[in-house]
Amino acid sequence: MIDSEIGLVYTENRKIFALKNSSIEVPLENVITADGWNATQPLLTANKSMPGPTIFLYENQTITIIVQNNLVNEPVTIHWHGIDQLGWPAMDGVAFVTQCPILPGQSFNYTFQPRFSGTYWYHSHVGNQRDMGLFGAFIVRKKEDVPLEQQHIIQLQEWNHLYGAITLLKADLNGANTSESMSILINGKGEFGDNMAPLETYTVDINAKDLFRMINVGSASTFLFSIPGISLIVKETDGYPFRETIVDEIIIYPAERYDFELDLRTIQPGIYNMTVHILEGTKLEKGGEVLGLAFLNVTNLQSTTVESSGTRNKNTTVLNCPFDVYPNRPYTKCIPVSHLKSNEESLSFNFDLLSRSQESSTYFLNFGFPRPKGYSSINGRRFIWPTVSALSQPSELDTSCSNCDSETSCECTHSLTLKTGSEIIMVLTNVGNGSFISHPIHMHGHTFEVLKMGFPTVTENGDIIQNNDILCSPRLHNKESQCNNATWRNSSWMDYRNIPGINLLDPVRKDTIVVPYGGYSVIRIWATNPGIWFMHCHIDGHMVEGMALMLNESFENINQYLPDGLPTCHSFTNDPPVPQNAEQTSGSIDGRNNLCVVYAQFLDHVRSDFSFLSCCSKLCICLLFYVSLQNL
Ligand SMILES: [Cu+2]
Repeated sequence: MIDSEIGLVYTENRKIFALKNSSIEVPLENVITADGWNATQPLLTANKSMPGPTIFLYENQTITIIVQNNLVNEPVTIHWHGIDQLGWPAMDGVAFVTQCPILPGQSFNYTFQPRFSGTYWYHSHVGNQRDMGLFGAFIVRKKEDVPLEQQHIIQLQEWNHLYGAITLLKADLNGANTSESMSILINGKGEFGDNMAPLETYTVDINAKDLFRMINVGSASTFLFSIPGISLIVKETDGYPFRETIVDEIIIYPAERYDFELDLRTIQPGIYNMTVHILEGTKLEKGGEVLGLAFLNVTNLQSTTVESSGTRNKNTTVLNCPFDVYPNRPYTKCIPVSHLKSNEESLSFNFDLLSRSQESSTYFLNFGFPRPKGYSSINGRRFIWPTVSALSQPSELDTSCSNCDSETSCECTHSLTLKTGSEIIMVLTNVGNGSFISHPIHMHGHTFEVLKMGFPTVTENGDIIQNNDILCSPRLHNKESQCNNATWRNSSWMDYRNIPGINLLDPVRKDTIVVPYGGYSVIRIWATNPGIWFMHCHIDGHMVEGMALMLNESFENINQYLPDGLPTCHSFTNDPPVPQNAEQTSGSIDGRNNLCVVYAQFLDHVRSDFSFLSCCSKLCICLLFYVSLQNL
């Protein structure tokens, strides 16, 4: 760890001190401590901090954020996660999907108007830059909101000592395993072993109703969050309110958000632990020794008497299980998100830019690593990124996936064309021979209704048996099939109103949902937001490998929503144009037969040799955000 002015620092007793003079305590704001590991590491950050600065604005405000790329060699884009960008399709920030990457020295003006209050976040959408530190919270407030001093942000991430801007690239190159979580950070702070590194402390008054906004900003891990002894009154997920639900623990997948208050009615003032565990495998077992820790200081400024309720119920209620029975955890009650009910406020929201039609389509999308190739893919299609900006250069795209079929994997720029105004039902499945782990699936450009989740069966021994509602293949058993062309086993369910247990009355809304191992999630949107919207697993490694596709939505209506002068970008192939009406025959009409073409592939290791060696005067590599608010 290093302070730009004081130099190297070390951690002791939750504080940091200058290495050259141990009597100098260094302010925490000046140093990114991560888990206090005794090494100095360049990170990729916004405004020199990890997490980056929290951006606050009010709903329906127009915000302009200038992202200035001050890196020397790396392109960036910034995605505003959870903002549906209704009518702002060019502001979604996905490299080669909604824009050209912002090259070193360039800037990009992101201007858009978030309509709904809630907890959102921003992060790089180039490769795995997010894991190198490039993310932060994005909070859209209501006009009559909880005062800011009573709002607290909890950003959870796993940490590996290779998660630096240089080390992670080298690890990628060498195929090193970076999936091991060495520690867990809360707002960028954690500890490694027992090194007593600084941790986050939240202070609340026992008589106030403080709001906690929790975000999983991590790379891949599923976290179990709790404050032992204190129940959580959960009110919102992914920016959308639902009927309050009181739980003891929350499972949070990458990119999800949960907003909650604390149930302090029976609590004594004092210091409580906030604990975060990593959940591993299909049964979500607590992993290893690694523990995320922060402190909750409950004060009682009014000194009123707190009544104790006496003994606590020994049952534990857990929100967001990917099954309805928790394997090997007796006395545990699971509440999957499909059991949450929207409240009246979120049912009144309008999500349409275009009018709805009577048409309806159903898509089955299977997420996994189908054998024999084992690609991260959707319906066996490993996503290949376009080399042009899909939104501004649609005619230059090749989205053909013709080499794929129901049992054959392929690599292509997978896209789904959604008919303007139509109702879209998606059955997101996680079955077949490539199903190994639950996937948190994120859709850009929309929030979706969660109509139903189908779970695997958990036996008394704690074994998990895959759900049988999905038919992967007319010939093969589900476990033998790639499941690229699934359907309902009961064909009458193709009319979704016939699906048992489907909630069309008050479904909860989300933008990121777990597709349970051995199960499925049924979601619904209307194709009323013209754009090209990315949809992908939010486990960074899976996305980078190709578990992604593009939703090509109402494209005939796109032009009026694109700003003038949106940049274009493409490869230069130096292929001369073929003259019209001039049939090419054998011979060398253009002399090309005499050309020797040498293909050189520039691989990641070339990049890692040259990148990241200079930027700001500080050690971190920085982007500059200039944030301005208009139209309050
Ligand atoms: Cu995944």
